[in-house]
Amino acid sequence: MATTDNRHLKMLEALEKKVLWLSSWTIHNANHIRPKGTVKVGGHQASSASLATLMTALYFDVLRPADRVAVKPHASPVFHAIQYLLGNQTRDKLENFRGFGGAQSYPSRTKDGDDVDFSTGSVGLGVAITSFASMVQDYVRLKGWSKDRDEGRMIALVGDAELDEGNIYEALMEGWKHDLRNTWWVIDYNRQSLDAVASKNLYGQFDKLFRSMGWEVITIKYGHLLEAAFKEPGGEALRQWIDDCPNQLYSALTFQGGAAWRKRLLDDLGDQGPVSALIESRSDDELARLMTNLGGHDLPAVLEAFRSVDHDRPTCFIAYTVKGYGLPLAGHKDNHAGLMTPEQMETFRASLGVREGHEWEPFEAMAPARKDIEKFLESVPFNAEGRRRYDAARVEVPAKLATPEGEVMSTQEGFGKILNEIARGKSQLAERIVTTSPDVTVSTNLGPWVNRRGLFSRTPLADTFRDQQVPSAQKWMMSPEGQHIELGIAEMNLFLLLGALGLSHSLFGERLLPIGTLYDPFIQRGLDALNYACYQDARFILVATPSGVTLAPEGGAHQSVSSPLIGLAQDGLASFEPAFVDELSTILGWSFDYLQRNGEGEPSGPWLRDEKGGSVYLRLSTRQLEQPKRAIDDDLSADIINGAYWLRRPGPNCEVVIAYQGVVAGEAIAAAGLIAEDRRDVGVLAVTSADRLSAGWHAAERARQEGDVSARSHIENLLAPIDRDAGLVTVLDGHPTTLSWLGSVRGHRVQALGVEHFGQTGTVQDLYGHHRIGTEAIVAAANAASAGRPIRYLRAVT
Ligand SMILES: Cc1ncc(C[n+]2csc(CCOP(=O)(O)OP(=O)(O)O)c2C)c(N)n1
Ligand SMILES: [Mg+2]
Repeated sequence: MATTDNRHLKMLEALEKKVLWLSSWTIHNANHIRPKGTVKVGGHQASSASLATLMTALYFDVLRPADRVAVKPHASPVFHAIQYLLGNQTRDKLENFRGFGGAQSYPSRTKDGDDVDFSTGSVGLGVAITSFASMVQDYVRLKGWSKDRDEGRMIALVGDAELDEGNIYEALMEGWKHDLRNTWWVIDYNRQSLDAVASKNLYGQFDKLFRSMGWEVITIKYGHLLEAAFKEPGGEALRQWIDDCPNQLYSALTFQGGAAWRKRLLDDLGDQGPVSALIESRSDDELARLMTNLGGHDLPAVLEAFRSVDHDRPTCFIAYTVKGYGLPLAGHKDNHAGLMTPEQMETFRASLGVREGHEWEPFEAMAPARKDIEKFLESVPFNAEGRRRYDAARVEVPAKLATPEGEVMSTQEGFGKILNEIARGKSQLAERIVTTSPDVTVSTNLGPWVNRRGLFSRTPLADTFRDQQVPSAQKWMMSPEGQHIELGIAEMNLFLLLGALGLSHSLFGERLLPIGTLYDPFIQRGLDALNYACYQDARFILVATPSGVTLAPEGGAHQSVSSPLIGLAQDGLASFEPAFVDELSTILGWSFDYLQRNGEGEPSGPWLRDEKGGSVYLRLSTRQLEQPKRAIDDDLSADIINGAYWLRRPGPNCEVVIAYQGVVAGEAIAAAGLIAEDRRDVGVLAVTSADRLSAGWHAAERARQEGDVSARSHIENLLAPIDRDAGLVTVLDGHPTTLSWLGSVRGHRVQALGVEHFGQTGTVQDLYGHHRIGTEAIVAAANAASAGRPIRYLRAVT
């Protein structure tokens, strides 16, 4: 090896030690020094140490600014230590690790300031999003955008037990279909999970699996000490012994150290000539060092493996490691949440030569000269361009989207028509929309959009049906210009792709306006990935249709019940359930702008965090409703966005208000008509977003508690004129709790109608009757909610 290479290696080795020290010290400080009394905040010393070598090699040598990395959640302390050395993380944040406002337990794009590319935490998701991010990078570049920027590799640092998560295999399949490139998964193969040491050796399975999906597999098994020992007389026997050694025994011996290694090796190999000499020629310490010299802890082996890649095919590195390497916790099966004792830390500190009181100093006890280290750190390629977050110019959005014509229409049909209209034009909006769906493109009405805008594929592919002149309503032309990404049936993949598309402005500097469609009940299938996308502040529109028991003949397996509550509770996602298509066009128009907001500028509404923007969830239906003939003026438009408006304004003597959300509008209106025969001034409140109504209400409550006595939310204003004695009937095709809280706003008595049990097959009327969300049930509920004698009406309920 040339001298410069040697110097480089020595520098990396010194940094590797420093990283291990700083990450261990960060956790130790948080648990033993910072807390008052005996409060422990935890941390994962062993899991972090496992990746210290691989991450040192990547961040200080291999990575380039265009690369994007998902770091295994428990390696967060190593990540923060590296960023600290690179000048991107503060000592303050490290000292406050796992504290309020401190460096995060698991790397977080939104909460950490040190340039986290992908948040991680829920294992499996960070891994898979890298492959979708790579697809997004291709999408953006093949559109001719972002050409002046380098192409990056999307890299995941993966725990081996993380590979038990099924979503990883869904992503692998999808990657294969989409001709995935520029993706590296580096597996920290320490053969330990949280609970235990793996009893089976999975290496062969991983190897086969990745190769079958078109990945290159590079195994980093032995370090240079072991490789040299294998060449000695008896070396082959030692190699065989290691290859045959069960994971648990290997871990146990690693934990016990040199004497235990010697005893076991001599027991097994002692009378076999040269190999005994090989063992005997080493001291206990040397033997322990030799036997744990796995590839993932050997910088030359790791660097060679990374540098050997000269293509853009997806590549999986299986790096053999020891969980807790370099620490006294190494190899112990219970080390996952193990913390070093103060005594162990003291020994570790002394062994490195770090002086007491100098623990945080970046250059303390490092072998190379300080000026050389500084010079080296300044020249680290990864850090050459500073912070690697981009922003993108705003995509122009028309002030209003036209509402499609039609007297009778469903919101799902309306959605298809609105997108079709956008697709016909040449606007910037049309150019930047990208749609995706897990095999329900046609059945969620994205067909017309796809016919006009085509499917995305890295290389052009013919539409064989068209070429064979088989008539079909769907024209599935695939090309790099296409704007629809068709996915297989895996909702996790949908949300991971939406997450990656929705971060394109930040990851690749190009704004996309992603729209994903799926059947509403299957949101639950991908819920963790949806939450993950929102947690990273990805921006997208989720169109969930059809929904509810209104999907009557399809039966209980396809009918969603709890999704409105998901919409209500999911942070980062503004949820709407419009009844009419003019509401939908208003909401969609607003959404394209909302997606692009970044917290700058004037607060756009006092009680919602609207200036920050976010993603949007639209719960739509296939049920056709008679459409209102009206113009949406600015006031009505604002009310629709804020979550509700009076469809039938209550008079001064109002005794009953019917508040409905979504597709039961017709039933609510009919019930109001019947009730009005006997009760005066009935009000009908059209709720377009229970989510935004309740968020506004909670915010106003908080503001008042903090002294802003004039704070008043939209729902409070709407309900202000209603007498306290009046009753409120709430109704939706979904869980009643979505709206029942409306009674708490001003203390009105509530009868909450909705669906609480699984649906079944039948007609819409059968099911509305069965679940008590039809006209008759609304009238009965109004009776129960309002004072006085029973409501009398003349017309029959249909
Ligand atoms: C979805 C999910 N389930 C469970 C956990 C809890 N958990 C955290 S780490 C871990 C085991 C990780 O093992 P591995 O990936 O091999 O990493 P190592 O600790 O060995 O480095 C588990 C079960 C989690 N973070 N996410
Ligand atoms: Mg592991």
